Amino acid sequence: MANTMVTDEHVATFATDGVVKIAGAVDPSFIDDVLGVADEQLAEPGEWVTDTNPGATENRLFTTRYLWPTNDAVRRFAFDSGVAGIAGQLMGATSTRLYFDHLLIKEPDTVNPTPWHQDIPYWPFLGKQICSVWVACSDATVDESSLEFVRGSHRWDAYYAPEAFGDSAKAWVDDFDGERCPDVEAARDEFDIVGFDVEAGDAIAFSSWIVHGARGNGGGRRRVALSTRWLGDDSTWHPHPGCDPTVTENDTTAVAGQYPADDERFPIGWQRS
Ligand SMILES: O=C(O)CCC(=O)C(=O)O
Repeated sequence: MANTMVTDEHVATFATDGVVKIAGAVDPSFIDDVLGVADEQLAEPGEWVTDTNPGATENRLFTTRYLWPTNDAVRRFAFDSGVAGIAGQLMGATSTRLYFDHLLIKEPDTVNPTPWHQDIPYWPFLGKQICSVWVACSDATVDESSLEFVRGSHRWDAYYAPEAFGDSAKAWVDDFDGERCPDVEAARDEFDIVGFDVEAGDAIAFSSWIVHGARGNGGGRRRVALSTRWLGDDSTWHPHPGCDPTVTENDTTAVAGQYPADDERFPIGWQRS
C-alpha cells in the first residue's frame, strides 16, 4: 500500500539531498510503545547494547538493536507503522526488507556527540537503495541531539571506515581497513550541513551513504529515537571485516554479491502494489 505521507517533493528531496524529514509520519500509539521499550531496555538491556555510561541518568548514549525478532512492540513498529513503505517509496523500490531496528537513547547533558559517519560501511550490504527511517520518539532540537547531515554526501562515491559509538563497539570497527570520514565538526563551514528539529512521530529518512551525526544532548530531556534500516531492490549481501557482527554469514541464507532473499532474517516490510 502507498504511504500517503510521502509526497513527490519528499521523493525528489531524498534523491537530491540524501535525506528528508516527514513530519508526523508515525502515529502516537507506536511512539508510546517505543518509549515503554526504552524504559525496559535501560532496566534490562538486550544482547546488542552499546552504553557509554551504564546506570547514569545523564551524560549517556545507550543504543540497542535487533529487538524485532523477540520484541512485539518493535516488530509492530517495523511492520505496521508505515516506516517500511516510507523507505520503499523514497528509494523508488518495489519492495523493502528489514535489515534491523536500532533504538538510540541520549540522556540529558550528554557531552559526547554521535560522530560524523556513513552507515553503509558498518553493514554487510552494498547497494544504493539502502536507507534508514529514524523516528523521533521525543521532541528534540538539533542542540538536543536531533540529527545533522552533509547534504548530498550520499553522492560522493565514498566508503569511509566506521567510527566507534562507544568502547564496546570499538573492537569490530577497528578491523576495517579504509579512509576515515572527514572531520566535519572541525570544518563545519566547508560543508553544506542540514539539521532537523523534530517532534515525537516525525521521521527523518536518509540514505545509508550520507554523512551524518548528532551533537551531544545539551537539553534537560531524554532523546529517544527508533531507527529502522531498509533494503531495496539493488541491495546485495556483502560481509566484510569490521562490519556489524549481529548478522554474520552463519546466520543467513544470503549469498555474497546477491540480493538477500532471506525471508526469515530480512523479512519483507513493504511491497509496491
Ligand atoms: O541517533 C543518533 O544519535 C545517531 C543515529 C544514527 O547515526 C543512525 O540512525 O544512523
